[in-house]
Amino acid sequence: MRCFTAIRLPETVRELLARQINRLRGAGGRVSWTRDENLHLTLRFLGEVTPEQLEAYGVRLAGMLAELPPVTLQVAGLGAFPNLRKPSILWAGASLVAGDLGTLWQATESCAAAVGLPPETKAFHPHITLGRVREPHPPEAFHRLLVETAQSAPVFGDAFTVHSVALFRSELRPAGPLYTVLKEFTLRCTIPDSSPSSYTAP
Ligand code: 3AM
Repeated sequence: MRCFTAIRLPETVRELLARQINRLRGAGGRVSWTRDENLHLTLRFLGEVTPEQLEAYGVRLAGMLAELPPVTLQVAGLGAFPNLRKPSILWAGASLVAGDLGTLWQATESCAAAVGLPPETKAFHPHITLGRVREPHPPEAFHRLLVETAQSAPVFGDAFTVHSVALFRSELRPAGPLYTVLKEFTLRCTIPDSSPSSYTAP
């Protein structure tokens, strides 16, 4: 089964990203745009895993994530890998407002290694893939719109706190990938301090 671990986005953020995608569609080119419901922030692509690996990965990750505090993110800015002149992946950025996203990534990485998956060789650049460029045509118009939109550095919704991480199944279909949430791992529960500020013991 082909799987990956990712952070789900609030619906409001996905709606704003979908609007941005519609704007970018105007640039032409042959791009596989991410469907609204598929927008997410990948922490770790696992690739093909056996049911045993998946089970062991899930058990380990649940334990590790339960110890890690939530993170607060804001989706902001646009960019492209490898760069805007030669875009292959178009993305929206994720900036950290509070917490530590790197620790979440490390947890997914160490659990993947523990179940025998090959290590991730690429550095972790938190992003939300908006589209995959198949053919940037017409290159000039496409490039101009990308640069203009990236420079306006829009913010996609308010900052939001991530309380869980999801394990997805990815099925590649001719109409585009189908993602299904298999499990959701809750991060450490932070109970707001609701004790009265001036409490006198009887
Ligand atoms: O959300 P993004 O685009 O960062 O690119 C794929 C997507 O990440 C990535 O896993 C996520 C869910 O499909 N992915 C797919 N195939 C991959 C591969 N062979 C891959 N990442 C690394 N190696």
